[in-house]
Amino acid sequence: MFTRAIVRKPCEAIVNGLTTANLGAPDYALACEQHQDYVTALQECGLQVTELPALKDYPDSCFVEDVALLTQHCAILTHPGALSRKGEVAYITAALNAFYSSTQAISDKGHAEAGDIMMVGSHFYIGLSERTNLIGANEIIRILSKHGLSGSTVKMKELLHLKTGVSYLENNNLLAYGEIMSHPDFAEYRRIEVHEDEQYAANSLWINGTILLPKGFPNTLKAVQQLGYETREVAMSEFQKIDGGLSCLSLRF
Ligand code: CIR
Repeated sequence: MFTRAIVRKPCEAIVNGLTTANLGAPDYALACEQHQDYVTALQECGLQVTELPALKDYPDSCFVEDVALLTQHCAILTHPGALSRKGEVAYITAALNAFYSSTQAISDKGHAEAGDIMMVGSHFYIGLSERTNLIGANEIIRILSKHGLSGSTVKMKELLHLKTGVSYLENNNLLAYGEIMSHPDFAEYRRIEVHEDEQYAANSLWINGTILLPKGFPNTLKAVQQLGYETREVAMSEFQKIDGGLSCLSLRF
């Protein structure tokens, strides 16, 4: 169960966020509105949400998930592989000090963004991507193991971040897209396939029994509901334009 979440408000520079999506630039006002509804959805799931102020110099800074990995036992600061995002880490540190007695960091040689890290109980799958390298992943695994947690690396071919293509819905259920459907590392899970025309919905979020899904992906919504979950849709169009999914907008712990 999660009790808290940290989010950061979008900034006006969000129009310059990194993207491969080809969907145009986000509308700042609409992004703020959607972000506010996202916060409401987290609160509806019982979370106490800390809202950090916008960082005007960091277009992608609302995607707080990438700059830290939070567990029940430790907080690990990551080291983003994207140059324009490195400076975001310093700003999350102060916020974490309110909740953790200490934070740990990885070295300069290690790159990691926690959008590549999927928690399954006490195990953490770490996708190796253009943003997360083996040095960073191994350093994170070393820190996790000091706290009685485990981790393993996942080779990927196509995804921006591991969680762009897969979400753990608890109860052995994985919402999966593309290469994850046949990936040997996930053979032990029940994989619910997200089809190509709804691939953005592969990044959905389990919060205390409710699944948050991006709005507008009816087949994925139905598949999740058929598994017996409560669901809550959140409009995400402006974040989708810069490759940001539901999980990216918060740190949950
Ligand atoms: C980026 O490319 O870094 C942002 N535009 C999107 C980050 C998405 N984060 C995530 O998937 N965890």
